[in-house]
Amino acid sequence: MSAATPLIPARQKDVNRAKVCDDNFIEFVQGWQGRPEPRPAPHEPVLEGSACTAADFLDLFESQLVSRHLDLMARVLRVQQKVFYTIGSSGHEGNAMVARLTRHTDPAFLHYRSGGFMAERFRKLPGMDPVMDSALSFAASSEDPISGGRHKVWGSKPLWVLPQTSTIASHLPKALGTAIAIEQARRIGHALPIPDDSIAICSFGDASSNHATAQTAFNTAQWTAYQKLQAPVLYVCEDNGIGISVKTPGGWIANAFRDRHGLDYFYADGLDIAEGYGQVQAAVEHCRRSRRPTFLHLRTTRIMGHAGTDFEIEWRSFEELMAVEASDPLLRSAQIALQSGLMGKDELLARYEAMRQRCFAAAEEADRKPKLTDLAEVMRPLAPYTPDRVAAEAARSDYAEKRLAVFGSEAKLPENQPPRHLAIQINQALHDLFCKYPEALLFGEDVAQKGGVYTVTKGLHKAFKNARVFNTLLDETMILGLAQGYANVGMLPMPEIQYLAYFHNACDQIRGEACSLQFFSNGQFRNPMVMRIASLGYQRGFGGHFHNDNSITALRDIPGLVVGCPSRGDDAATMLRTMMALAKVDGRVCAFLEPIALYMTKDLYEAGDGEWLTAYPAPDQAMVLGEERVYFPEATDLVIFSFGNGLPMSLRAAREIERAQGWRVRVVDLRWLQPLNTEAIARHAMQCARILVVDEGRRSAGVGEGIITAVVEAGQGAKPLRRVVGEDTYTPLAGAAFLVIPSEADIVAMAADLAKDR
Ligand SMILES: Cc1ncc(C[n+]2csc(CCOP(=O)(O)OP(=O)(O)O)c2C)c(N)n1
Ligand SMILES: [Mg+2]
Repeated sequence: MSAATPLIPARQKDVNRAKVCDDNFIEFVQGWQGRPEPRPAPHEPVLEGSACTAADFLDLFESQLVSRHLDLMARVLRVQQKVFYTIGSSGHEGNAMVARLTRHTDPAFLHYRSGGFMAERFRKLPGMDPVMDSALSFAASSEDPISGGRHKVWGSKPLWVLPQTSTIASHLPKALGTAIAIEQARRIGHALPIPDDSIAICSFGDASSNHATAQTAFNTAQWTAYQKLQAPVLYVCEDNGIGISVKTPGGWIANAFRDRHGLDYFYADGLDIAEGYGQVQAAVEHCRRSRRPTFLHLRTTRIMGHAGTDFEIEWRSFEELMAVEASDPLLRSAQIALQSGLMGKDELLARYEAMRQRCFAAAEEADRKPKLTDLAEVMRPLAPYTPDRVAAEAARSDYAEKRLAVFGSEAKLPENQPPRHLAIQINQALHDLFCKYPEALLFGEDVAQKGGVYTVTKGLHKAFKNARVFNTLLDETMILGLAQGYANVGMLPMPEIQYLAYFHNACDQIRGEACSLQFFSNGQFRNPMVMRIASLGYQRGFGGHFHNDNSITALRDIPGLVVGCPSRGDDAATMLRTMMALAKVDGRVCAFLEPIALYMTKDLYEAGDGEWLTAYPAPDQAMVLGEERVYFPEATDLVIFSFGNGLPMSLRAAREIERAQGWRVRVVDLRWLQPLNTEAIARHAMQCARILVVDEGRRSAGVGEGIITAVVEAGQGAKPLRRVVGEDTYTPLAGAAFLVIPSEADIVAMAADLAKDR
């Protein structure tokens, strides 16, 4: 059934299309000439042949009105500075059907045009008010129940709607991850916080479906289904035929998705509840029953422009605009209400106006509510840290029996073994953490049977089996999307990124998504994880840039992310324990950078000295977030701040410097690169006469800049001060690699330069 044709009044060239749509609705109802059919009973089809009952329809229509009047209200109150967001849901209100046909415990990752969905989902729990909650979000009030005034987002903790960012398509991987996690929980014996037959719902626009991040999620969904693994995700493509001002070619979505193996395609008319309800129902039931990735192509339209700032009359013809406005699903719903005899014209208009009043009243009330006025309050949920609980959790070692079973015997426990190198100690620590956390999962490229390209994860797959240690497909975006999905249902994911260079193409999954969840949900949702990344240079010229990447900057400026980089095996073990505790206790997202070149390093000063081997720390030992390791703390002539590969180089250079300059040299391994321990940097800088920073990362925006800033801000900038840093370039292959990264000789030479300062 097609939507009704609205009246086309003389005001057709009105600049204010929101008002035009509003007037269209009223005039359509007033001008309706049809004859009502006998009023259906609540359980009867709203119109003959419809899967939607009269009772369904009445609720859905009300949800549509909630959504529409929130949009109209936002357009009016924006100019009064009472509302700060005008991207609306008008034309998409049919998505309320998806909410009605799913459960409030089905995790939902929503498109920004989900006003109808939200209003309908609010019905699922008693005592909730979609209008007031939304109004508080529109007004950016600190009482906004989902984000606490940090963003206008669709979200609700009790309704399992996780708030999404404005980055289109970025939520598709984690929605799939959540669906996979729902199924995997059973295999690892993890108790889900939602029913076992839940599905993950993820909506997005037609233009967004072309995005690489969307395509990787579809591909992975298909790959998963192809392997006969279950992934009950319901992808809802809300096809309004346009993305801001760029039209999607007619038929493109159907053409692109109808015949994809492993992604089961359904179509529904989102402009017509009587028609679309049964179609949506078929898709939802298929997804829940078959546990297969399902693609619901939902026809929508976009009226009132992309946002309040989008004056479509400036770039679209009136004829086209009016044709779009004629497809308004609310006109069709009004027609159904009148035709079915469920409402007369007066009652319908009275409901319409009553909803307008309710939305305006809520918005005015929301405007009087408090806003965020305090920086500490803005940042409170971003990076929670409860040191005592984290320390207790990191040192918790109540899993002795499991350890014995995994390592074989008391004698074989790693702490009873001779000192070993970094790769081995990381490996042992991972085994321990897998004993400690039955909900921990490790996954990435080549991590399972092979144990990773550097065999750091060797043996884990054998010990903990497929359900907990597994290879993913070759896609970093999806690896990190999966991690968020597992975390969303309470697991502790440890995704591995094979090389730092390959983190960058998936960076948004951490920058835009994982690290923002606690912030935009006011701490109500969390996706804890410890991401391990093989990192940094010094691989004797082998591998070139992409295996020697040293851009730590890309990680360090991600709000809330914890970044650590151990330089020796014992530190790696205790840092990993602390990161897992940070994830478990405070929901933190952590990046653990493993210096590839130090994986196998055994010696420090001379071949065979074994000085870079370390004893394995017993499981009750951990590290405090930010805590530095100090070599030669009594030395005060020079302090060298470093980390990673810079550490053993600095220790060797320190001997040379002592010889050449006669200085006693203190070497500080910062270990934690974000947040930087500025207090420790200040303390050592104050205690020492000269300061040298050895930073293998890049000159611009690298860790070194942060260290120098901390020194200067501590009032120590007048002391002799230098940096030895990597250059702002890609790392070349072979011997040329050593031209761009710091060397021991550079450190010694820079110390000589320092000696020139008085
Ligand atoms: C990654 C990314 N690129 C660009 C944008 C800017 N942007 C916001 S919405 C949009 C169009 C989206 O169109 P569609 O997916 O069809 O959704 P619709 O707005 O039509 O519902 C664009 C380009 C963005 N938010 N995210
Ligand atoms: Mg669109």
